[in-house]
Amino acid sequence: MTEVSTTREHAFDGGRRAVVTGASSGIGAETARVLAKDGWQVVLLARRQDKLEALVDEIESSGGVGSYVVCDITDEESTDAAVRRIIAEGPVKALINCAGGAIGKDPVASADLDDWRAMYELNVIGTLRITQKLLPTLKESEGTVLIVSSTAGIEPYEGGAGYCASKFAERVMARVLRLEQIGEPVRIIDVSPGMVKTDEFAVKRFGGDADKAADVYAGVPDPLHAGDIAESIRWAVDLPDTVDVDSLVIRPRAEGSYTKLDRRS
Ligand code: 8X3
Repeated sequence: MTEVSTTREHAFDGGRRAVVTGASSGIGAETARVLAKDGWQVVLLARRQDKLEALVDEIESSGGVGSYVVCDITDEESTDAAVRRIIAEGPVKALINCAGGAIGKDPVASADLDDWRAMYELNVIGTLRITQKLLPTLKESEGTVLIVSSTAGIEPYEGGAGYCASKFAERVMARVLRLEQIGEPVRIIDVSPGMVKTDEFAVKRFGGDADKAADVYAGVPDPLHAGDIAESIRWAVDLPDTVDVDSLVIRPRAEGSYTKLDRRS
Protein backbone atom coordinates (compact mmCIF):
# COMPACT_ATOMS: atom_id res chain seq x y z
CA MET A 1 0.00 0.00 0.00
CA THR A 2 1.27 3.45 -0.83
CA GLU A 3 1.56 5.61 2.21
CA VAL A 4 1.21 9.34 1.90
CA SER A 5 1.27 11.90 4.68
CA THR A 6 -2.11 12.99 3.91
CA THR A 7 -5.47 13.83 4.39
CA ARG A 8 -6.43 17.18 3.02
CA GLU A 9 -6.88 18.39 6.57
CA HIS A 10 -5.22 21.50 7.82
CA ALA A 11 -4.75 23.09 11.18
CA PHE A 12 -7.21 25.99 11.53
CA ASP A 13 -9.07 24.71 8.49
CA GLY A 14 -11.98 27.02 9.23
CA GLY A 15 -9.58 29.86 8.48
CA ARG A 16 -8.55 28.87 4.98
CA ARG A 17 -7.89 32.47 4.10
CA ALA A 18 -5.26 33.46 1.55
CA VAL A 19 -3.73 36.85 0.83
CA VAL A 20 -2.69 37.19 -2.81
CA THR A 21 -0.45 40.06 -3.88
CA GLY A 22 -0.32 41.26 -7.48
CA ALA A 23 -3.94 40.15 -7.71
CA SER A 24 -5.06 42.69 -10.31
CA SER A 25 -3.76 40.71 -13.29
CA GLY A 26 -1.85 37.70 -14.58
CA ILE A 27 -0.80 34.92 -12.24
CA GLY A 28 -2.04 36.78 -9.16
CA ALA A 29 -5.56 37.28 -10.51
CA GLU A 30 -5.79 33.72 -11.75
CA THR A 31 -4.52 32.37 -8.43
CA ALA A 32 -7.21 34.33 -6.61
CA ARG A 33 -9.86 32.82 -8.93
CA VAL A 34 -8.56 29.27 -8.57
CA LEU A 35 -8.19 29.41 -4.79
CA ALA A 36 -11.64 30.95 -4.38
CA LYS A 37 -13.12 28.19 -6.53
CA ASP A 38 -11.36 25.68 -4.28
CA GLY A 39 -13.09 27.14 -1.21
CA TRP A 40 -10.41 29.52 0.01
CA GLN A 41 -11.45 32.92 1.24
CA VAL A 42 -9.22 35.25 -0.77
CA VAL A 43 -7.96 38.71 0.05
CA LEU A 44 -6.71 40.46 -3.07
CA LEU A 45 -3.92 43.03 -2.87
CA ALA A 46 -2.73 45.33 -5.65
CA ARG A 47 -2.61 49.00 -6.54
CA ARG A 48 -5.43 49.18 -9.08
CA GLN A 49 -8.74 49.38 -7.27
CA ASP A 50 -10.93 49.03 -10.39
CA LYS A 51 -9.33 45.72 -11.31
CA LEU A 52 -9.59 44.39 -7.76
CA GLU A 53 -13.21 45.44 -7.45
CA ALA A 54 -14.12 43.72 -10.72
CA LEU A 55 -12.35 40.51 -9.74
CA VAL A 56 -13.95 40.38 -6.30
CA ASP A 57 -17.36 40.84 -7.97
CA GLU A 58 -16.55 38.01 -10.36
CA ILE A 59 -15.41 35.72 -7.52
CA GLU A 60 -18.49 36.46 -5.44
CA SER A 61 -20.86 35.98 -8.34
CA SER A 62 -19.36 32.52 -8.87
CA GLY A 63 -20.09 31.65 -5.25
CA GLY A 64 -16.63 32.40 -3.83
CA VAL A 65 -15.64 34.60 -0.93
CA GLY A 66 -13.31 37.47 -1.69
CA SER A 67 -12.34 40.94 -0.60
CA TYR A 68 -9.64 43.37 -1.55
CA VAL A 69 -7.31 45.92 -0.03
CA VAL A 70 -5.66 48.50 -2.24
CA CYS A 71 -2.01 48.19 -1.36
CA ASP A 72 1.34 49.18 -2.80
CA ILE A 73 3.88 46.77 -1.33
CA THR A 74 6.71 49.12 -2.26
CA ASP A 75 5.27 51.58 0.25
CA GLU A 76 5.74 51.03 3.98
CA GLU A 77 2.65 52.93 5.14
CA SER A 78 0.37 51.39 2.54
CA THR A 79 1.53 47.87 3.40
CA ASP A 80 1.34 48.50 7.12
CA ALA A 81 -2.26 49.73 6.85
CA ALA A 82 -3.24 46.78 4.64
CA VAL A 83 -1.71 44.22 6.98
CA ARG A 84 -3.34 45.79 10.05
CA ARG A 85 -6.71 45.57 8.36
CA ILE A 86 -6.20 42.01 7.14
CA ILE A 87 -5.13 40.78 10.58
CA ALA A 88 -8.04 42.58 12.28
CA GLU A 89 -10.45 40.69 10.05
CA GLY A 90 -9.16 37.21 10.89
CA PRO A 91 -6.34 34.68 10.66
CA VAL A 92 -4.34 34.22 7.47
CA LYS A 93 -3.45 30.74 6.32
CA ALA A 94 -1.46 31.55 3.17
CA LEU A 95 0.43 34.45 1.65
CA ILE A 96 0.82 34.09 -2.10
CA ASN A 97 3.42 36.57 -3.32
CA CYS A 98 2.65 37.19 -6.99
CA ALA A 99 3.40 40.92 -7.19
CA GLY A 100 6.36 41.59 -9.43
CA GLY A 101 7.46 42.19 -12.95
CA ALA A 102 10.20 42.97 -15.44
CA ILE A 103 11.16 46.41 -16.66
CA GLY A 104 13.39 46.68 -19.69
CA LYS A 105 15.69 44.22 -21.39
CA ASP A 106 18.83 46.23 -21.77
CA PRO A 107 22.40 44.97 -21.48
CA VAL A 108 24.22 45.53 -18.21
CA ALA A 109 26.49 48.06 -19.92
CA SER A 110 23.62 50.40 -20.71
CA ALA A 111 20.74 49.43 -18.43
CA ASP A 112 18.75 52.17 -16.77
CA LEU A 113 19.46 52.32 -13.04
CA ASP A 114 15.86 53.29 -12.36
CA ASP A 115 14.60 50.13 -14.10
CA TRP A 116 16.77 47.99 -11.86
CA ARG A 117 15.76 50.02 -8.81
CA ALA A 118 12.05 49.60 -9.58
CA MET A 119 12.40 45.83 -10.03
CA TYR A 120 14.34 45.49 -6.80
CA GLU A 121 11.81 47.64 -4.94
CA LEU A 122 8.83 45.61 -6.07
CA ASN A 123 10.13 42.09 -6.62
CA VAL A 124 12.58 41.90 -3.74
CA ILE A 125 11.92 44.54 -1.10
CA GLY A 126 8.13 44.54 -1.58
CA THR A 127 7.96 40.77 -1.24
CA LEU A 128 10.21 40.93 1.81
CA ARG A 129 8.13 43.72 3.36
CA ILE A 130 4.77 41.98 3.21
CA THR A 131 6.23 38.59 4.07
CA GLN A 132 7.83 39.97 7.23
CA LYS A 133 4.62 41.65 8.30
CA LEU A 134 2.39 38.60 7.81
CA LEU A 135 4.82 35.96 9.04
CA PRO A 136 3.74 36.03 12.72
CA THR A 137 0.04 35.53 11.90
CA LEU A 138 0.90 32.85 9.32
CA LYS A 139 2.79 30.94 11.98
CA GLU A 140 -0.17 31.15 14.33
CA SER A 141 -2.27 29.44 11.62
CA GLU A 142 0.38 26.87 10.67
CA GLY A 143 0.35 28.63 7.36
CA THR A 144 2.30 29.03 4.14
CA VAL A 145 4.45 31.68 2.53
CA LEU A 146 4.58 31.09 -1.21
CA ILE A 147 6.79 33.17 -3.46
CA VAL A 148 6.26 33.18 -7.21
CA SER A 149 9.77 33.80 -8.53
CA SER A 150 10.86 32.71 -12.01
CA THR A 151 13.17 30.46 -14.00
CA ALA A 152 14.95 33.81 -14.52
CA GLY A 153 16.10 33.25 -10.95
CA ILE A 154 17.77 29.99 -11.96
CA GLU A 155 19.34 30.75 -15.35
CA PRO A 156 20.29 34.34 -16.21
CA TYR A 157 20.05 35.48 -19.81
CA GLU A 158 21.38 38.36 -21.89
CA GLY A 159 19.41 41.54 -21.42
CA GLY A 160 17.78 40.14 -18.33
CA ALA A 161 20.36 40.88 -15.65
CA GLY A 162 18.21 43.26 -13.61
CA TYR A 163 15.12 41.09 -13.67
CA CYS A 164 17.13 37.87 -13.23
CA ALA A 165 19.04 39.32 -10.27
CA SER A 166 15.76 40.27 -8.59
CA LYS A 167 14.38 36.78 -9.18
CA PHE A 168 17.57 35.13 -7.90
CA ALA A 169 17.08 37.28 -4.80
CA GLU A 170 13.49 36.12 -4.36
CA ARG A 171 14.50 32.48 -4.66
CA VAL A 172 17.27 33.00 -2.13
CA MET A 173 14.79 34.73 0.18
CA ALA A 174 12.48 31.73 0.00
CA ARG A 175 15.29 29.23 0.51
CA VAL A 176 16.90 31.02 3.44
CA LEU A 177 13.57 31.75 5.11
CA ARG A 178 12.79 28.05 4.79
CA LEU A 179 16.06 27.17 6.55
CA GLU A 180 15.54 29.78 9.23
CA GLN A 181 12.01 28.58 9.99
CA ILE A 182 12.79 24.89 10.41
CA GLY A 183 11.06 23.81 13.61
CA GLU A 184 8.46 26.56 13.25
CA PRO A 185 4.90 25.81 12.09
CA VAL A 186 5.17 27.45 8.67
CA ARG A 187 5.84 26.26 5.12
CA ILE A 188 7.90 28.22 2.61
CA ILE A 189 7.34 27.43 -1.05
CA ASP A 190 9.04 28.78 -4.14
CA VAL A 191 7.25 28.49 -7.49
CA SER A 192 9.47 29.31 -10.48
CA PRO A 193 7.54 29.67 -13.74
CA GLY A 194 9.17 29.82 -17.15
CA MET A 195 7.40 31.28 -20.18
CA VAL A 196 3.89 32.27 -19.18
CA LYS A 197 1.86 34.28 -21.67
CA THR A 198 -0.12 36.91 -19.81
CA ASP A 199 -1.72 40.17 -20.93
CA GLU A 200 0.71 42.40 -19.10
CA PHE A 201 4.12 40.85 -18.31
CA ALA A 202 5.91 41.44 -21.63
CA VAL A 203 3.93 44.58 -22.50
CA LYS A 204 5.08 46.21 -19.25
CA ARG A 205 8.63 44.98 -19.75
CA PHE A 206 8.78 46.79 -23.09
CA GLY A 207 7.12 49.97 -21.89
CA GLY A 208 3.79 49.30 -23.62
CA ASP A 209 5.24 48.20 -26.96
CA ALA A 210 2.73 45.51 -27.95
CA ASP A 211 4.73 44.34 -31.00
CA LYS A 212 7.88 43.73 -28.99
CA ALA A 213 5.77 41.95 -26.38
CA ALA A 214 4.15 39.72 -28.99
CA ASP A 215 7.60 38.76 -30.34
CA VAL A 216 8.41 37.14 -27.00
CA TYR A 217 5.84 34.41 -27.61
CA ALA A 218 5.83 34.40 -31.43
CA GLY A 219 5.89 30.91 -32.90
CA VAL A 220 6.19 29.16 -29.53
CA PRO A 221 3.59 26.41 -29.38
CA ASP A 222 1.60 26.56 -26.17
CA PRO A 223 3.36 28.85 -23.76
CA LEU A 224 2.00 28.43 -20.25
CA HIS A 225 -1.02 30.41 -19.14
CA ALA A 226 -1.53 32.02 -15.75
CA GLY A 227 -4.01 29.25 -14.92
CA ASP A 228 -1.29 26.60 -15.19
CA ILE A 229 0.70 28.32 -12.47
CA ALA A 230 -2.40 29.06 -10.39
CA GLU A 231 -3.33 25.40 -10.43
CA SER A 232 0.18 24.41 -9.30
CA ILE A 233 -0.06 26.94 -6.47
CA ARG A 234 -3.43 25.53 -5.43
CA TRP A 235 -1.99 22.01 -5.40
CA ALA A 236 1.03 23.03 -3.34
CA VAL A 237 -0.96 24.91 -0.70
CA ASP A 238 -3.66 22.25 -0.52
CA LEU A 239 -1.17 19.57 0.50
CA PRO A 240 -1.13 18.82 4.23
CA ASP A 241 0.58 21.42 6.39
CA THR A 242 3.48 19.05 7.04
CA VAL A 243 4.34 18.64 3.34
CA ASP A 244 6.50 21.48 2.00
CA VAL A 245 7.00 21.77 -1.76
CA ASP A 246 10.29 23.59 -1.39
CA SER A 247 10.64 24.57 -5.02
CA LEU A 248 8.59 23.98 -8.11
CA VAL A 249 9.95 24.76 -11.60
CA ILE A 250 7.29 24.89 -14.30
CA ARG A 251 7.91 25.51 -17.99
CA PRO A 252 5.95 24.91 -21.17
CA ARG A 253 6.99 21.72 -22.96
CA ALA A 254 8.42 23.91 -25.72
CA GLU A 255 10.93 25.60 -23.41
CA GLY A 256 14.11 23.83 -22.32
CA SER A 257 15.66 27.10 -21.21
CA TYR A 258 15.23 30.78 -22.01
CA THR A 259 17.40 30.33 -25.11
CA LYS A 260 16.49 26.71 -25.98
CA LEU A 261 12.98 27.16 -27.32
CA ASP A 262 10.85 25.41 -29.87
CA ARG A 263 10.03 28.52 -31.88
CA ARG A 264 8.38 27.90 -35.22
CA SER A 265 8.29 30.50 -37.94
C1 8X3 B 1 9.31 35.27 -16.62
C2 8X3 B 1 10.13 34.24 -17.26
O1 8X3 B 1 11.83 33.71 -19.02
O2 8X3 B 1 10.56 35.75 -19.35
O3 8X3 B 1 9.49 35.26 -15.25
O4 8X3 B 1 12.28 35.66 -17.71
S1 8X3 B 1 11.26 34.91 -18.37
